[in-house]
Order: sequence, then structure tokens, then C-alpha cells
Amino acid sequence: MKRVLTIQDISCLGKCSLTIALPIISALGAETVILPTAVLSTHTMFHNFTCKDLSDQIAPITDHWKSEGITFDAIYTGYLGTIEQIDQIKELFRNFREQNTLIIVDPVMADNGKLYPAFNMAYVKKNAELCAAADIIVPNITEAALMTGMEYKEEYDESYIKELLSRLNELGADISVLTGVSLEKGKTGVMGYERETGEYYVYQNRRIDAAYHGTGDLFSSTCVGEIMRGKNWRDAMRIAADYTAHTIEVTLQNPRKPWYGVDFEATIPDLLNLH
Ligand code: PXL
Repeated sequence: MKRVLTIQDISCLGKCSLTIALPIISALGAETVILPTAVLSTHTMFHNFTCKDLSDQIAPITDHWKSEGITFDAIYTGYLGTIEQIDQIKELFRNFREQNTLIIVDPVMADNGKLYPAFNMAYVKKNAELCAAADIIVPNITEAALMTGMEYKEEYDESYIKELLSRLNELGADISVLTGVSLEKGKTGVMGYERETGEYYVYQNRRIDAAYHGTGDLFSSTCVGEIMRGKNWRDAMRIAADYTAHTIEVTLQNPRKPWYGVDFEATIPDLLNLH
């Protein structure tokens, strides 16, 4: 069985980060090891959330794993906390990267043209460094624009997305994938670029007019799980985009849907049939 380490916060309530990564990657059949970077009462879209930083636990936990000879097939990072913590995670990459360890970085820090409340431009710069150490990166357009210094646009064409991908590629990862890319009216999806082949990959499915928290985490976790199942990155992105869209649709049909996240629990069985 493949073993994935995922490093992100645990928002006790909120259907995001670890409370999505753990069930999704496990459901897709990989052992999912977690390294919580902070414990929050909820995600940061709630008011008055509590937050306990766990940076001081990273070294003792990972030292213990090293002494046990633990290795990982993939390391996947999502929402992190501080600049210092990203430095610690870069070191963790150096310590745990084996020949075949796949490193996937989702530089979670912004959406819809805006940084999340806890972050600033110094944090953006640090995330760009983390992306440089990854094999695959999956930022949204806002995160990509911030990291590359390009203007964030709501209205754009394919040439803007290609320029963003070209600048992301310069950060250093082998495969750069932009999420939330809408190239046709009524559609949305992903566009990726692979350095080795110089090839682009575009996948567009239906756009659902609803924005939910945690959908980026759902997409990234599904990609990681699918790649661990042996899918190539293009198929993994396509399945993840379809699964995310399906989950948003199912959530919209729930009259008692929570405002803060999607009903992925209801769609996990469908994910297993998307192959
Ligand atoms: O889904 C991204 C995410 C993860 N973790 C925390 C967040 C957010 C988005 O707002 O606040 C704590």
C-alpha cells in the first residue's frame, strides 16, 4: 500500500484541509499519515476562530519517524501557518525525499483575488520557495498571480493562463497546474504544463455558480489519491475536477447544506466509481 504524508492544519469544524485529505486519500486506498501544522476551532472564514500553532511539534514528530525508518511515496502540503513553518517543511522535504517520493504542493493562501486573513506578501514569497521544491504544484489563479507578480484577472483568455503557467514553471516544479481556469462560458476546470514534455493539458467541465470552502482541498486530495492509485497527472486532474464539480452539485441539492463546506461525505462512493 502506498503511504502519503499530508501536512496541513486541522480545522476541527469546517470540512477542509486535514478533515478532507484524510478521508479522501484513505478512501482512494493509500495509507494517510498526517502532520497537523495548527489546530483551529474552525477554518478562517468563521469569525473568532481559535488557533494553536504546532510548529514546535514538527521536529520531534519527524525525528521520531526518521528513527523508525519511515518513508513516504508522496508528501502533500496544503494550508500551512507561518513563514518559519514553511522553512521547517522545506527541511522535511530534504530529509524525507527518496528517489520516488512525489512532492505535491498546494500553496493554499488566497482565492478570488484576495489573500486569506492570516497571510501577507512575505508569506506569498515563502510559498513560492516551497513550490520550487515540489514535483507538482496546484495553485489557483489568485495564488499563481501573487507568486509570480502577475496581475490577477477575473476576465482573461488562454494567453493569460499560458503566461501564468510559464511563470509558475520558472518557480521550479516539474508540473504546474492552475485550478479554477475558465476558458469557455459556463465551463471551468484546470490547465497544466509539464516541463519535461513542454505539453499543456486542458480540462474543462461544467461551471457551477457556487463557491464553497474546501473545494480546493477536495480537488488536491483527490489528485494525490488518484496519482497514488497509478493514474498519470492528467487523468488524476480530470477525475479530481469531475469529482469536485459533482460534489458541489450534490451539495447544492441539500436544503440543509452547511455554508462552510461541501457534502463530500455523500459523494465518496461516487468517487470510487469515477474510474
Ligand atoms: O480550504 C483552505 C483552508 C484550509 N485551512 C484553513 C482555512 C482555509 C481556507 O480558508 O482557513 C484554516
